[in-house]
Amino acid sequence: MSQYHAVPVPPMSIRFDQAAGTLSPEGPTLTRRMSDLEGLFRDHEAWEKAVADGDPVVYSVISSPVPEIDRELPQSITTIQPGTTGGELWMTKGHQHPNHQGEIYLGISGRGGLLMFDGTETRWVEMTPGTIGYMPPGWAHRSVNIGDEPYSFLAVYPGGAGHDYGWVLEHGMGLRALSGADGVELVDYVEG
Ligand code: PAN
Ligand code: ZN
Repeated sequence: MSQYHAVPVPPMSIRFDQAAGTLSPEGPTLTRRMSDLEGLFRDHEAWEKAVADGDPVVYSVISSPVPEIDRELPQSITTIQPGTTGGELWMTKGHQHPNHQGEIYLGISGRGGLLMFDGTETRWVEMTPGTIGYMPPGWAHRSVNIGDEPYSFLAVYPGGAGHDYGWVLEHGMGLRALSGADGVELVDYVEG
């Protein structure tokens, strides 16, 4: 018997209903509106206007019941709505894992981009259904919807990794993803 058998969830299967956007059994759900993304878009005035004009939901994160604690392997499904603010494609806040550990994403539906930054170098991985994106330890990551439909992906990450959002506000993400003639145009990072 595993030495960890007593903590805190049993072996299980978790069902994702894409049409309903639910996991069952389910854990916490997070909704990120435009007002939650302060300081992240390049065009601060466009961001303020979007907040004033209805403060839309930019993305949501539904979690499985596996908790964010050491040795556990939590999962979540993020759905980013399509849209732009000041020409910048809608995106997640982005974060660094303070207890550096790797993470994987699996594209489920729609088209996205996975932007990674280690403080010096940047990487951009296009995500379509079936793509596995790998983030090595020490690479901050942000997801971007580059299509016309909602972009959904599964994330699987070590429960003890932690989430540092201040890191991105301090260091940026190396590049920004703007809406361009051929879809996405990556430009140098300029402070928001
Ligand atoms: C993901 C992200 C999720 C939302 O589950 O947390 O996509 O992005 P932000 O956390 O940057 O708002 C993940 O990378 N977990 O580690
Ligand atoms: Zn992460």
